[in-house]
Amino acid sequence: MKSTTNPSDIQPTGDRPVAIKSASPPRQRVLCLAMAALAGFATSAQAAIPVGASGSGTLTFDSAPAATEWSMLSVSGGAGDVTADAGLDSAMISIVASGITGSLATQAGSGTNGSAYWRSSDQKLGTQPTGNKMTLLMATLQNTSGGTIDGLTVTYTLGLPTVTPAEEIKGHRIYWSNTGATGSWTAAGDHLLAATGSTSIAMDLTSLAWGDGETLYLIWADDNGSNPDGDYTIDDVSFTKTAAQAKILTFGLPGMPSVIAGTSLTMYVPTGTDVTSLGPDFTLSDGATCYQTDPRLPPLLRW
Ligand SMILES: [Ca+2]
Ligand SMILES: [Ca+2]
Repeated sequence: MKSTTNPSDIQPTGDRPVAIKSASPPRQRVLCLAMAALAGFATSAQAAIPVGASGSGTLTFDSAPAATEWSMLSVSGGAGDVTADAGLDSAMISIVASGITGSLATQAGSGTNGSAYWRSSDQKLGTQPTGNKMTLLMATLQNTSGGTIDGLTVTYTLGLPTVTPAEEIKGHRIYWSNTGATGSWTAAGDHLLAATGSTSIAMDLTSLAWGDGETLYLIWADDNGSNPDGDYTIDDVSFTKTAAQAKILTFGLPGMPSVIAGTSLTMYVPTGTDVTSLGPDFTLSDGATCYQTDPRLPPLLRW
């Protein structure tokens, strides 16, 4: 066994044999190493894109993003392996977020690349797959809002700077997952651009049950379809808690609740009831306000 000796551990001993202490690291040093490891863990856990009560703000990619926020994976395969949504959905089943760790490549602008890349000339993110089955661009988000987020509105600008694509899926198919585990990815639709230019995208992710402090993963998947593949860009990305939908949760008279189905509300009262003197009880969802005082309505519907 090889042992190492710190010079300070060698004692001047005259005629006596030199005393050498254990080669094990001093306990204090072990403690420091443990603290450093913990500090590193805390740093990486907080390095996802924070989504607070007012959202993430607009991400403009003025510089290449950290891989803890935006990362990529080039999925092995070849052009034409995947040319339809069903193929992408199938390929996504075996994907795990912890395997999508690659830093984005950097290149000036458009050009095929197995990696998703940051475009230094116009400060956008780009995908234009080659030499693989598909390129995955992943955003790692952390809920820092202080409460559960059930709906997330995602907005961004999708661009197609130079190439008129001939491939089948002309853009990205988006997936999300709370866990990043295999088989956990929910497709959130395709966002496409068939002609050069740009378009604004807005989509709502629903039923997330995204707890405070927890992670959420979003993937922009670009298949390596039939040539040429589009030089797609995304920019000015924002993630915002979706405004609560205003709803009447309950409505009725004492002992006589109404039936609420969609936008329809039905209530029965005994024949001959003088409705002019009755006042309804109701409960509203977050985001709903009661202000109905239109005098043209019957008294029952005014309050
Ligand atoms: Ca930009
Ligand atoms: Ca493609």
